[in-house]
Parts: sequence; C-alpha cells; structure tokens
Amino acid sequence: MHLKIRLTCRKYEIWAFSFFSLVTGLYVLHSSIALLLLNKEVPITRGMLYPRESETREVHSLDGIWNFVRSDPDNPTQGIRDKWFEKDLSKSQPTIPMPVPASYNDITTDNLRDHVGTVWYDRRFFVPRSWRTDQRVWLRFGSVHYEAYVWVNGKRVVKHEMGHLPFEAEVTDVLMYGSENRITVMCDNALIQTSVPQGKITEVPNDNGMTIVQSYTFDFFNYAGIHRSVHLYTTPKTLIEEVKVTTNLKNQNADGEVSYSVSVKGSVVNEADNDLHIQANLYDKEGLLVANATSDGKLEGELQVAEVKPWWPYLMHPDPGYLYQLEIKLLAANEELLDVYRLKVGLRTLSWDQTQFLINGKSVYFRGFGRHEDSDIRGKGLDNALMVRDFNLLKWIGANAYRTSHYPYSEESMQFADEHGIMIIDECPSVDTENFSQELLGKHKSSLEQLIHRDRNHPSVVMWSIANEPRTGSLTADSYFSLVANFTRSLDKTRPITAAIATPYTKDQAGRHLDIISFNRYNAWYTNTGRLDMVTQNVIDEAVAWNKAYQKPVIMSEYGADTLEGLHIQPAYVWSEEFQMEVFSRHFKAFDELRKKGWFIGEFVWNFADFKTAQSYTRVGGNKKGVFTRARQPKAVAHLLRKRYFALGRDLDQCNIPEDIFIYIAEWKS
Ligand code: BDP
Repeated sequence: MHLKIRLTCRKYEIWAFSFFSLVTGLYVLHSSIALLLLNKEVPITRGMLYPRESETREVHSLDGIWNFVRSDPDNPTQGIRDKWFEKDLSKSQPTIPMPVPASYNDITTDNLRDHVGTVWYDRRFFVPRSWRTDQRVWLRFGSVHYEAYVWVNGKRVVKHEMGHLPFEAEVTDVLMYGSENRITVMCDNALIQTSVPQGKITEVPNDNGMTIVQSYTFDFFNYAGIHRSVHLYTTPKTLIEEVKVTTNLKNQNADGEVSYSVSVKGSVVNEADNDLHIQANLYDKEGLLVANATSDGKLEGELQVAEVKPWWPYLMHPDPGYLYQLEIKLLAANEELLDVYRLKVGLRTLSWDQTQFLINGKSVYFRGFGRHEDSDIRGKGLDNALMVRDFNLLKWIGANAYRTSHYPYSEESMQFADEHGIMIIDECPSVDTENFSQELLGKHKSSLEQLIHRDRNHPSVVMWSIANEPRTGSLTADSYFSLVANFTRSLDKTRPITAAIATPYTKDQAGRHLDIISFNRYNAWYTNTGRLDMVTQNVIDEAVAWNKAYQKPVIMSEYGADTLEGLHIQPAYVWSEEFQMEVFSRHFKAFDELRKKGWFIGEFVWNFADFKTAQSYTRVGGNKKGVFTRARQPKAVAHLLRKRYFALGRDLDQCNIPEDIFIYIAEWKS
C-alpha cells in the first residue's frame, strides 16, 4: 500500500477512534450480519529461490553495520518528500550505526523501542567489474518488518508489505559496476486494521501536546527493521526461476519418487521445439548419484529412487531428517549449461483423515511448542547462535515439532528443521484477526501465498496454520475462513490446514473449513486462575467437544502458565516454578486420557522461551510462559517436560531414552 494511503488510513483511524461510541452500534450489527466478501485474485509471487552459490551463481552478503535515521513520528513522509534516498542519509540527517540483520528497537539507549512510523537505513557496497558480464544481479531481503521501500543509487527498485517474508528485485540495470553503490531502505512499522497482523494507530494527548500511539491485541512485541539477511546474487540471463518439488513413497516405503517442476525466466520456453530442458540429479548424503532424469519440454519430471531413505521426524527413526541433494541443471538445446541450482530434498508422504495424521504411513503424535523468534537485544533479528542453541534445546527436551507462532520464521531455521527432523506447523502472520474486510482478506491470502511459495519444498513443513486465535464467532468469519482455507488448498493439496482457535467451540465458525482442529486454552491461568483442580477434566471436555463438533483430529496448540524463574512457592501458587510444573502435569493427565480416544494427535506447550511483549500490567518484562528463559536456560518444568516427551517417544516411536534423564536418587528395594 502506498505510504500516502496508509497515512490516510491512519487519519481515518484516528478520526474513527474519536467517534468510537457511534461506531459501537454498527459493530454489533456487523457481528450478526455476514459481510459479503468476494474471492478476488491476489498477486502471485515469482522467483526468490533461497540464494545459493553454484557454478553459475554468486552470492554476496550485505549484512553488517548500516547507517540509520529515525523519522520524526509526526512527519513520517519527510524523507520521501525531501528525497533522502538521492544521497547518503548522513547528508540529510544525523545517522547512527545499526546492525543488519536485527530489530532496531532494543539497540539504542534512548526510546527507539517505542518509535512508531518510518525509519531509514543506508549503506554503500562495491560491485565487482566482473559482474558486468552477461548476467543478472538480484537484491534479496530475507524480511523487513513491516513495510519496506528500497532504492539503489537513488532509484526505487522494490516495495514490499508484510514482515517475515522475503522479497527481491532485479537490480542489473541500476548498479554501477566496478564502483561503489548505495542502497537505501525506508521501513514503516505501523500496523493498521488492514495490515497482517492488524493494529491501530491513534493520536492521543501527552505532556507535549499530541502523540501517535500504536496498539495491537497480539501478545508479542512489534519488533521492526531489517530482520533477516540482505543478499546480492547473480544469475545467468536465462535462469531457473522456480523449483517446485513433491515427493512420494511407494512399496511400503521401499521406493521413492521426486517430482519436480521448474520455471525459467529470460527465454520463452517453446514446448514444440523443446529447446530448453532440465537435467535433474539426485545425490544421497554421501554424494552418490541415486537417480537422474531429463525433463520434458514443460520442464517437469520424476526421479525414481530405489531403496530410499525416507525423511523421518526426530525420535521417530534412528536416522531422522535424511536429506538428498537435488541438482537442477538448465540446459539449452545444444546441451550448453545455462544455470544450476541445488536444494535439499526429503522424501516423505503425508496423509490425514478424520482421526489421524500420518507420515510415511505411520501415525504421528506431536510433542512440541509454540515459539517466537525473539531474543535479548536483537529482537526478531536472525541470529545463528540463537537458532542453533534453540534446536539443541528442542532435541534435548525430546520435542518433535513446533508451530511458527505467529508468523513465518527464517528460511535458515526451516532448513535447520529439515536437517534435524523437526516437524513444522507453518503459520502465516495473521494473529487475533478481526474486523474482517475485503482488503484484509486480500492481504491475508497474500501472506499465505508468499509463505507457501517460500516453504513448499521443505519436508519439515507438515501443516499450514492459517491464523492464530482469529475472532471466529461471527458469520463473516465463516465466509472469510472458507475463502482463506480454500485458497490455501488451491496452492497446496499435499498438506493439511489448521488454525489455532480460542473462540469457544459453541461459537466458532472456522473449524469446519480446516482439516485439523487446534485449540488454545489457559486452564488455571486465564480461566479459574490458580485452580489446579480445574484443569484435567476441562481439557478433556473441551477436546472431546471440538472433536464431536467437527469429526476431525484435534491438537491442543497452546497451554501454559507464566513463571518467574527462581520463584518457588510450596504449595504451588501462580507465577512460581511449582505452579508451572503442576499445570503441565495436570495437562499431561488429560492428554493421556485423550490419546486413548484415537483422534487426539498432539500437545504444544506455550511457550518454548520467555519473550518480549508490549508493556502491560499483566506482563513482567514480557511473557514468562517459557519452558526456557529468554537466555535459553531451562526452568524446572523443562526437566519434567523432557521426561514426558521422551517417555512418549519411547512408547509411541520406540526411541532411546537419554542416559541422563533420570538422575540417581537411591536404590529401590522392592
Ligand atoms: C494466547 C496467544 C499467545 C499469547 C498467549 C498468552 O495465542 O500469543 O502469548 O495467549 O497470553 O492466547 O500467553
């Protein structure tokens, strides 16, 4: 959306806020009458393969320290009007150093944290003379939150709305080769009623007059900035633009099949002449060629793999996360090699019915977490040390899955999940969705389109989550989620669809559009606070009711209790480590009852680690429902959960139990 329009929207929202009471009546009407929503087309993403080097491609990182300017919140368009992108930012405004990738919020010592509106980044970079040859150069961002405008040498090259998702532009013609270039980025963190996720901008009085305030209902801090890596990469003029892979296992998992389809940019593929073709080679982990195939003129084909090593989740098999390497070679009619792209591929099948979810024909019980990309100082910025630590903890605790609550996580973490056999419920950035409108529907669908386009080849992705805690009680929610779910299915039929629902099952209008029901509930925390005797039966009753309502597999996608590490109170009392352990244990009992019913397929703790939220009197330094602290150290409950997850792994999937899981206490005499 154009900044101008966003600003107009802002004004509209400010205006609307002051007439709130008038609107209340209309709102009530709106909830009881369904809005007519149309199934309009949304833009379809092209390209954006993860940047990888090959004999035809070079990758150059632009990560590092950039220059940074915060705009005046009362004058967010000043930089555009004054054309700050035409020269170094430092010529227009004083700049400060800013790391990329990182959220900018927690880097400085002044209150940049709560800044609302636009900020600017720039840096210079060199482009070698050798890149001038017959090829293309692309500029790719892993993600910028929320809206980004990008200029190279003063020319606007791309604009993108939506955090947590990549975007790119071809910059071949705007670069200066063999010399220095400048990249400028303007980033706007404002969330409005038609952004994904939604927020509200209001103007309220403060001690100095009026000030702009951002509010949102979701429970994590709206970190912003250049969150993931920035790359320049080269490709040939005629290049592999898209690779889509699906896999299948046959003959009781003895043989496998990889189907691929490729699209090419830069040359019209003439099917009749069959002038371009793909040579696809599949290598195992040892680098041995196990299958190869030459495509038809449509650039599609199949690879047959005998004695396949399937991709299995962690603890479901002694060799989880087995990946092959697929080499895609684009060849001209005369066999000249035009482009090469390699990606990892895991061979597995997914299937589901009214009671279960299966991988490679084996029924799955999810033992996982809801998580956040969040850490001290860098906020939501990509951090490899943190990512590797988190996967080590996931494996230490015996989890086999997590949900990317409440937005797409980094591509690097998706690759890591593939390698380590961690199953992902992949969630788009729609959280607490409400006030359904045509424009919101378009953005929501677009977020799913971008997500599926980015993540469709990952074996770790086993389910799409189309929203977290949408307000699904209205008739409009029914048609809205019917359109969102059908759209998602039209993009990928190989994975089931879920949403984490908190609306009571008696009111919910979205469940019927899903394949798997996930529900979030905080027994003994938000309801019946402190009442440990009111957990188990309530969890059982609610799960049973969801199943009865929709006849679909059910997951508990969130449960938990805020816990201050080191606070011990016996008997258990809210916020103490004892209380968190008791809450978990009461849930475990319910889950074990539910598992016997045959349609309860998973438990996800809220949350993996403590995380930052907006300031609120319900949050002490953020949300403390982590099993791990924000510094990624275990709370007492982590040891309890570890015993359960491994016990489940042993009983359901015959995994080995780590030796250190039970520490020596005494010899038992029976
Ligand atoms: C759930 C939300 C999650 C919150 C959690 C909580 O899905 O984002 O962080 O509540 O309040 O309703 O801890």
